Amino acid sequence: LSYPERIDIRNCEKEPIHLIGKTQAHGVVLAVDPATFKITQASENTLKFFGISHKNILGDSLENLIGKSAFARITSAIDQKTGFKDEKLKVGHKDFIILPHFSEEHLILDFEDLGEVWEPMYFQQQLTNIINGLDADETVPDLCKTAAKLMKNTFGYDRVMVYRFDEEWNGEVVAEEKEEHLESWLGLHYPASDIPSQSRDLFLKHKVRIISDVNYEPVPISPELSPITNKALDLSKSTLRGVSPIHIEYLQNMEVGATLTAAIIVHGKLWGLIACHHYSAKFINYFQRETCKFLAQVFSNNIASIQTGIFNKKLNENSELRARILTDLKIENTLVDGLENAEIPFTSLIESGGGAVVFDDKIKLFGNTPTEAEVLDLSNFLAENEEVIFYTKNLKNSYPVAENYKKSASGILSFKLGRAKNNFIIWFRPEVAETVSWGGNPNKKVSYNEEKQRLSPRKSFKKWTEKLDGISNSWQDYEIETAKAFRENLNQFILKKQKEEIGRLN
Ligand code: BLA
Repeated sequence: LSYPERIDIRNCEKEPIHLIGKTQAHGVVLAVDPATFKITQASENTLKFFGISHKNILGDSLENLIGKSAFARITSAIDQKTGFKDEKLKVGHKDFIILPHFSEEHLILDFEDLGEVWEPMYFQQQLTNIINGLDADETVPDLCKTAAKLMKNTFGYDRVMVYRFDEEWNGEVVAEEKEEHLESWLGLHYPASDIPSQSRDLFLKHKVRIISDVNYEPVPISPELSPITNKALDLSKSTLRGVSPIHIEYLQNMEVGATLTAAIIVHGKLWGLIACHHYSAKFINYFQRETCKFLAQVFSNNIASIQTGIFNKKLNENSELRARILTDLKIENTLVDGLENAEIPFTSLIESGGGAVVFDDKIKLFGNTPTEAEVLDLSNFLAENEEVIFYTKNLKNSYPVAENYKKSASGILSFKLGRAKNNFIIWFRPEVAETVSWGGNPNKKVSYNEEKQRLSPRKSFKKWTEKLDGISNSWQDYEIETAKAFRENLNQFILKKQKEEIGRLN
């Protein structure tokens, strides 16, 4: 792509980071043909780790390199489809752990320094410590604090952050444990483009990753293209996959020397990351990373269980309220009159400033709302929408006229009623005056770097504050569920009335 297209921020998402063709420097990657067990590709650092140049390894058999017994265990795992176990072994004089996996038509083996192997007793104590620590908390913020503390104590990174994604994949540091001399980043926000979608997808699949030395020299894989597929090797699952040069530059701009990142996955979705920074190079071995994976898993499960608890409690409370509103809806009333005369206004079902019923060309407003004419126009806009339920915390974004009444309706939650196109229940939420602090100006997230002839991430991560305008509080999942249930209820009421009417006509 030529220059103007290249700085388009959307290109970030297209960088094929799994086909990077390079590895990190803290281990060796070999690709093997599973039909012959001959080594087809190798990272160009085998001399340093094995004492054999990569040129002398290519074409050789895996068995020669790792010995009969390790080879037999790997091949029998393939034959019996049991899944691989990690393999501890010596090559030359060094202790390694081998992490095998399949990638397309290759068997890939990651060789890493074995590092310190803990006594099983110590390992178990550590896991117990993690479970007990995380099980003690009853709210998500407390849980995040504990997780950050446990991570810091267990792995010793200089800064540990719990980073939470919002609906648009921007993120916020919601908990932090750090060395005292470091400036705090707690509460800072970062734009979605800092962690593009392909990177988030890899975390969803592989969960934990280290960058052991931000200032490393990337190690090429040789030959560049696989002799089996004629393509670059897919390194998605390799623990040694090289790092996007843009992300490296980003970390260098932050003056970070090493990272450990773990996925927080709640109900199958990436909820956030545990992001750890060290200000010099730092490697943690496979067993430590497994502990980290365990910690992130327990943390994730506990978030899910707290959230499910809140969801159920809110839904129960709301279902009682709904039942009371429905008993007030009398068949001799129109829907609009019925909702108007109900002892409990429907707007109290969902936290809001006001609401509207638009039904059969009648409009009834409740509480703090735009004018009748404005609501009528809004309902015409909503009628164009395919979705039955529509909600936003930033209405003016999709419907610019809403700028005029952001004090009452910065956000709306609405649903279509019955079969007609133009019947709605709407809840309104006012603007919340909010200032967001960003880690660096998010509008300057990239610049063209003349020297490197490509885009570069922003240089400054200094706090940059922005006043938000025309944005309401977010609609919660239990509120959307409540709206869906209320819609069912009202549709049944409408149906019953229609039947009644048909009965009378006959
Ligand atoms: C990756 N960016 C990441 C990752 C994090 C961040 C956590 C995954 C890290 C990892 O694999 O170890 C961002 N890190 C943060 C943020 C904080 C932090 C927000 O500590 C806040 C405290 N990055 C950019 C821009 C682009 C970009 C402009 O800023 C693209 C033009 C790309 N980020 C980018 C890419 C990756 C990444 C491509 C994946 C790196 C890889 O796995 O090779």
